[in-house]
Amino acid sequence: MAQLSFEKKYRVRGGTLVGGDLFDFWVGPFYVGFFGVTTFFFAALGTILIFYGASLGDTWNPWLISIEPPELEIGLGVAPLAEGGLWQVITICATFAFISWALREVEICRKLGMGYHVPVAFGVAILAYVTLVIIRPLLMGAWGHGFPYGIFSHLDWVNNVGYAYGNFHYNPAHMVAITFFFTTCLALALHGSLVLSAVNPGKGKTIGTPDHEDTYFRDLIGYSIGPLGIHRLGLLLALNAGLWSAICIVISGTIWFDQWSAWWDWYAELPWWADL
Ligand code: 07D
Ligand code: 07D
Repeated sequence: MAQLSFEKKYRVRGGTLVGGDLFDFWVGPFYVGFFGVTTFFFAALGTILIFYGASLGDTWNPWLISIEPPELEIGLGVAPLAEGGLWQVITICATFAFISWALREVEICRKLGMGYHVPVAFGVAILAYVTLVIIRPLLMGAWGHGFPYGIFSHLDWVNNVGYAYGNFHYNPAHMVAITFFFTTCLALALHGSLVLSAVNPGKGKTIGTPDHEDTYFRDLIGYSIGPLGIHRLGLLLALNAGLWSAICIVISGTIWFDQWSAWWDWYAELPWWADL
């Protein structure tokens, strides 16, 4: 079915979670819905506040603009706007904007009768963000543990927090997360190249099918995960990358306070060689 007639057939009322028919319409290609309105509201307010915060600072250099979280002394209190309060309101706006976007994805799934895989996947990214700016600061007792909203300043935060635990590479959950990120990249490179190789065999030749793709990998490594399986694997790898990232940072400063390299002492302390 051509795309335009497909859209006509499926752009029908219903499937909304909130608002009934009120926002159940499209603007150009975009579905609006109640959560489209809330996404727009929170994203716009958050962006305006970032610009307002920038106007209070001393630079308009986009790399250097930074909205800082409150000082640690404020704890979990409400800070004055110019001293971290803006960061607090922007955090609320960003969180509501991301959650609204995910719920808009849910409404589109419901309209089309599809599974909720896309919003679930985005939910993991939201979880990682919320872990950094809400869950971990709450557990550590100060909003000041969140990261600042600036292109370079958030890199400084990652660097400083990393070194606060010695060499962050020794964090075992960080290792697992990185391994999932790298493996996701490997899987996508193999999948993308395999599909393109089948559908671009060269001028004048007949394009390959999923059977060609499967056979290619059976010839190469004796096994093909299959056309559906590769997408299951990809999603599993990618979601684990985000999930283990959230885990690696939430355990730093809440249940683990030392250098991360010291975590590995259990290995040297195993009873069969501890006394050697
Ligand atoms: C390609 C999809 C498109 C999205 C893009 C991001 C903004 C921010 C805001 C000026 C893959 C758009 C950016 C809307 C503008 C202001 C205030 C996604 C794609 C292009 N980071 N980070 C970047 C964010 C954190 C880290 C780039 C966001 C953590 C490192 C961009 C968040 C930690 C490096 C950016 C976030 C961390 C970056 C490219 C939220 C650990 C880089 C991002 C909401 C996760 C890289 C100068 C990208 C860079 C980079 C955005 C959180 C580490 C500015 C929105 C605190 C080490 N981060 N980041 O392509 O070049 O993502 O930085 O959590 O090296 Mg970051
Ligand atoms: C948080 C982004 C969420 C985004 C959302 C959407 C918009 C809209 C609109 C474009 C999680 C935003 C959307 C704004 C845009 C338009 C129109 C994603 C998030 C909701 N590290 N490290 C990680 C590596 C070192 C440290 C994660 C590698 C050093 C700290 C990942 C290396 C030290 C933290 C990772 C390396 C250190 C991390 C990041 C190598 C520093 C974290 C990915 C090769 C000296 C962070 C949850 C992530 C984390 C994190 C990888 C090195 C410190 C596993 C490969 C040794 C403090 N590092 N790291 O989380 O876990 O994405 O955050 O050296 O906090 Mg690390």
